[in-house]
Amino acid sequence: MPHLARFLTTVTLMMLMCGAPVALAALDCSGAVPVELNQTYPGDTTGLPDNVTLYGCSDWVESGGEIVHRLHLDLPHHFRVTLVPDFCDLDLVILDVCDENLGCLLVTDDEITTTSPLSGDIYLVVDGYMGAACPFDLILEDLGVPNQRLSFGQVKAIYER
Ligand SMILES: [Ca+2]
Ligand SMILES: [Ca+2]
Repeated sequence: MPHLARFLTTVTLMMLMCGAPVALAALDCSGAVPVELNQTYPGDTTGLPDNVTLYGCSDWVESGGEIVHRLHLDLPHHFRVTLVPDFCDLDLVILDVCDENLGCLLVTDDEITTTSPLSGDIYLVVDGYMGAACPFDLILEDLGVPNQRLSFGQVKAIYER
């Protein structure tokens, strides 16, 4: 049986390696701008490369260059992100994985407000609709942590301060 088990494991590994073709994401997060809530970040997509034109959760043609921002939240938060472009049609994309197909949560004209709290790494991409490119401000607002039941230990810690 150990031989059979080892054989089956090897076959499974080979199937995993050779079976499904791995689609590579075109979105480049290597130079992502680190951002935090309750801050405003100015940027400019003028002259930047267009790595992603279509996102998996939208049919808008985002053929302008894009800037990726990375927000990291240890705890689940509600938040709002507002994009204020300087006289051109930029759009805002939110993703939970750096992959324009697998990670795409929403593509919007200018604002995203969370409907359920998010944590971990969140990618906010400013992209240009139909080739648009211009300066912008990206505004992040913390809308708080969701109501949660506290454990006995947490309540005790609050009152013992
Ligand atoms: Ca683009
Ligand atoms: Ca727009």
